[in-house]
Amino acid sequence: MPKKARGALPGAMSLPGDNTQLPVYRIVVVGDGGVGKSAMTLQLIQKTFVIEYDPTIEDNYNKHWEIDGKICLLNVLDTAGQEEYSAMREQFLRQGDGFLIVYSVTDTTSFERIPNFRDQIIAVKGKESLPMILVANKVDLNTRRKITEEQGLEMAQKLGMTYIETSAKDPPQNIDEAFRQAVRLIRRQEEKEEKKEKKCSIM
Ligand SMILES: Nc1nc2c(ncn2[C@@H]2O[C@H](COP(=O)(O)OP(=O)(O)O)[C@@H](O)[C@H]2O)c(=O)[nH]1
Ligand SMILES: [Mg+2]
Repeated sequence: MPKKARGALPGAMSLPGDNTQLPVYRIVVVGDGGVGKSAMTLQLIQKTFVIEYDPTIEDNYNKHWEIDGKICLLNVLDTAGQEEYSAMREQFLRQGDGFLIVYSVTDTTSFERIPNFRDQIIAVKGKESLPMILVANKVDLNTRRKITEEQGLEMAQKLGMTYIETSAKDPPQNIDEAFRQAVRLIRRQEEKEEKKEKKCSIM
């Protein structure tokens, strides 16, 4: 069960001595076991590559981050044990604003399971158009690579997702960028929904 991240409040957060309300974006990292979800999350938050991390640990982390000149509070949930159904899992998927769906380019099964994760998220959120990024991780392992960039791009296109190749190993490649792109998609979605709301209230 994910612990409650310190300082995470629903919707917005106040900084001590500062009454600015920061937008909070919740990003949920999903994918098969061993694809590097924890390594990516810890590389983003702690700037270190964790070689061995308990695969059963599910936890969330907060990070203040300036993206495109606007500060936000990012809340990242690193999931574990995705296989079994639970009401808890459904709840955190529902609370996610954006999703990184991760596979390892060295692991064909993890690639084949991508549509399952996407379908699960769509079912829980009850809509198709969601900020979701397809992440091809472990691209540093060139000689062990089984899934090509073309295959990744094809999957992304088929599922209507943004595609990015990453490595959580030092030196990291595109790790910050993957999360940044998720935030940009969330902001774009919010803008679209605000416009829709305005239109509705005029009518
Ligand atoms: N070479 C390489 N190894 C990685 C990368 N990301 C994760 N790993 C390793 O893959 C294993 C599983 O990673 P982990 O983050 O625990 O996977 P999770 O189960 O999805 O959270 C660990 O030994 C990591 O060190 C990567 O980008 N490159
Ligand atoms: Mg993990």
